[in-house]
Amino acid sequence: MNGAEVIVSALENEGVEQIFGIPGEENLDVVEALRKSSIELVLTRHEQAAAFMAATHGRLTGRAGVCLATLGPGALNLTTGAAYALLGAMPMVMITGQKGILSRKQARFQVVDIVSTMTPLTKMARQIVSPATIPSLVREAFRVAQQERPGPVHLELPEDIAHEPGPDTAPVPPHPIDLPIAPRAALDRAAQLILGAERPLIMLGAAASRPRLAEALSAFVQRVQIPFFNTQMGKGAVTGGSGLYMGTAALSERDYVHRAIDRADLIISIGHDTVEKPPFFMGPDGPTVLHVGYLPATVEEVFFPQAELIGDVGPSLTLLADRLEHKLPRAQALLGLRDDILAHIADRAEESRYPPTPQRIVHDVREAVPEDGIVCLDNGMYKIWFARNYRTHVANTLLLDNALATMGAGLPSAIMAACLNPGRRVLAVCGDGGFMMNSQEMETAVRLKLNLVVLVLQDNAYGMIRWKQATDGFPDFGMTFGDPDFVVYAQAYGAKGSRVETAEGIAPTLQSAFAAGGVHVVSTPIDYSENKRVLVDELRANALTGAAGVA
Ligand SMILES: Cc1ncc(C[n+]2csc(CCOP(=O)(O)OP(=O)(O)O)c2C)c(N)n1
Ligand SMILES: [Mg+2]
Repeated sequence: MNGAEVIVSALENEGVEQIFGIPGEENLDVVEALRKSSIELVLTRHEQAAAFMAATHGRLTGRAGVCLATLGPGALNLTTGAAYALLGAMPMVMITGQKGILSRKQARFQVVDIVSTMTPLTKMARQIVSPATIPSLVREAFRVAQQERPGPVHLELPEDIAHEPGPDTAPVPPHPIDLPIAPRAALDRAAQLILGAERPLIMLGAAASRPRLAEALSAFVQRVQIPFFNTQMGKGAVTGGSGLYMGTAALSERDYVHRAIDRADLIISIGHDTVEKPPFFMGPDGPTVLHVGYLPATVEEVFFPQAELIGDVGPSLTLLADRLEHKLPRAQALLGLRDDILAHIADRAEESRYPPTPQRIVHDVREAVPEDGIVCLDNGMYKIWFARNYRTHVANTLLLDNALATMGAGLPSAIMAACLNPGRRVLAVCGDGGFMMNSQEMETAVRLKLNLVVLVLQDNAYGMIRWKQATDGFPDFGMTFGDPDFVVYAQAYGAKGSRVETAEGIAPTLQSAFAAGGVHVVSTPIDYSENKRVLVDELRANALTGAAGVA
């Protein structure tokens, strides 16, 4: 076996079924080994998209997704995806080529120090220097990528090591690992804190969305009956439990959900990761925060929990619920605020104005997407609206990135979600800016024969920055652009395209796009004047009245 065959058999050993990427000549031995393997090589049209797809595989399954690129330019195109997986805690293994390291027949042509480039963007970055070390390195790469806190790992396989015959070493078999559960003393202490709380509130953060946690977390919320809110990336962590949902902290303060947050005396923060924009600011007079996590909380200026429950979150929460169930007469002290908060959020969601408002679009997307359908957002102004207004009922059904918050990941992440869930409806929601950053992957989606709808929101602008520019008092300058005709653009890829012509047309257009199957782009204009009316003026007024109402 040569180095390439050893690495491919080690990947098979890890259960890898697909590898996403773009090979270069330095990867040709790997490509040949893949041809003879059980693994499918999925070509993308840009390495960045391959990394977004592999990271999303890790995010949705807990098993590292794998991407492949050549040396230099190809590897450099993976860097944004590496940062996306690192900040977003998504397990991923990146494999890149390199010129030979035993001799230098091409001098320094295309040679960039990728291991150094990847070091600050990964949990581990290594060059492979001999076929004999590959089985253990690959096992180590998957272990590191998948263990808490998950993230990306980089392996560089130089072309001569890939080509070199090595000993027929067997892969290292993975084994199940059970993480330690929070110790009894810590569980008792956490239970005491919660039993003594007057107005408890649960917050679900990014790590609450780990796929293996969904069941235990949902059961915990149901058993203790304490109302919850979530961060943007904690959205959709709980299946069911909608009767206890108080809202999403898409902004750090002043939003309606902060009426509950500001009144809580204890926040049970499950899986908060401070890579996210703060869901609220801790201060000297704020509530007590109990951090429940796989790892201790990171201490920040705005987040410094006073108590912690550390250990495998699912089983630890089960033991915590055993101590709390039926013993919390004040569990729902804050629930009375719920109707008012949600009514404000739902305000004007059915307006017929055209171009439609963000609220109307979110409302109608919810109508067209079944409870288990998956919505994948790119980054733009609408992310705040979806985070605030979109209701989730099933875990991991709204994928958004509030960590690197990069544009361009919406379509690739939806492609991955569609690959993994062929029986479910998958919708990418992108701005006209973010969509164009990786729209070439329409070809990949069509080639893979996916069922996928892409909703493109047109304001002919980098709307979010334009909004920030206006709210910061700058003149309107430099943020607008022209768009292609998205219907014709979709057709050029062999996909289908439709345009929303009235506010009433949003839901039916999406419905028929889903019903038609295949890849379908739906474009709609969007009226962003609501950004200022609601997110600035209305919330400023709410902050005043809300503050006045605090006892
Ligand atoms: C790769 C990248 N470049 C720039 C930014 C900064 N940025 C954040 S949102 C945004 C505008 C997004 O425009 P669009 O996709 O059209 O969405 P809109 O806000 O207009 O709805 C920009 C430029 C970013 N987050 N990521
Ligand atoms: Mg835009």
